Amino acid sequence: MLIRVPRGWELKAGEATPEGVFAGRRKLVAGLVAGALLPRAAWAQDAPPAAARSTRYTLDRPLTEETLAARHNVFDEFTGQRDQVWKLAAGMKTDPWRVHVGGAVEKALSFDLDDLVRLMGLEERLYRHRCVEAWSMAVPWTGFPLARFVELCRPLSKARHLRMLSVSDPSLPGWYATKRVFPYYEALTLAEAKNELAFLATGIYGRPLPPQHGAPLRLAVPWKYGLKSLKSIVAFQFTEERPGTFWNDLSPRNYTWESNVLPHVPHPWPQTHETPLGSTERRETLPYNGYAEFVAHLYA
Ligand SMILES: Nc1nc2c(c(=O)[nH]1)N[C@H]1C(S)=C(S)[C@@H](COP(=O)(O)O)O[C@H]1N2
Ligand SMILES: [Mo]
Repeated sequence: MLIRVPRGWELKAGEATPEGVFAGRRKLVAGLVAGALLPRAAWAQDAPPAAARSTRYTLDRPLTEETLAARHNVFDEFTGQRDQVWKLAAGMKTDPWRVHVGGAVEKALSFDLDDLVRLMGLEERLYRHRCVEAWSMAVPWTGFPLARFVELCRPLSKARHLRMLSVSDPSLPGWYATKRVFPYYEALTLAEAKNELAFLATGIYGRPLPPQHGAPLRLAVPWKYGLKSLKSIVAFQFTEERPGTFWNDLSPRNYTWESNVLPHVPHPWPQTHETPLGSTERRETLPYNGYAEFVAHLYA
């Protein structure tokens, strides 16, 4: 299927999504097909989910300009050059996309992402994002709470962690370019995964995620360094034992398992300040990236 989605930089940048903008994929066509085959009630149910903006999550700064966010990316499976990811990732095939669930669950499951989005519904949230490289951005994600997805997965009572896997495709140009062994993997405790802030994003700036941002499904855990928010997720595995995570396994000295944004905890390079993309500002980084009220209790 080929529906051309305009790239962010082809459109006027700056403004975030007006409320209610439709942000699904293939919904129009899926709806047409369903409408042809199903009775009217089913057709109505298949209407694209609207993504209203949540007012609960507020920013202390302007949104990053869309084009800037879309041209400075970390997605090492493509390249380590931040400003080249968008070009190399442009042709990534993300539709159809299946998401697999296994491990300590009542029953292993797999979903077509479009079906999953219909089940979950969509909302928009304005979140900050802080990379351990000390740049930051503030963006509107479209998606659904990870907690809602966890509930759908029916983890067993013994489950304590959620492990997640990124796309596995050795043909991606950066796959064998370094010593790193892909696929990229991450994990949260189940309590973190159920925290209201943990979010699975399918869109940004009111449109489906472009590949460089981790299409078609990526995590957003804004109280943690950006490296926890893995991209292009294909699998979720519930575990009892704490699973490894990509950067903590590679370099435990530089990256803790939790990787919470804690600016005053000594770190091999300073984390007390950040520079928002598109500015030259040296801005103070806040504990838990400004989300302490939501998450500090998890670590008390
Ligand atoms: N699969 C995968 N996910 C990833 C990464 C990566 O290299 N591969 N980089 C992480 C890092 S370090 C950051 S800061 C964010 C960047 O997200 P963005 O490019 O959408 O801003 O993605 C995270 N998710
Ligand atoms: Mo990062």
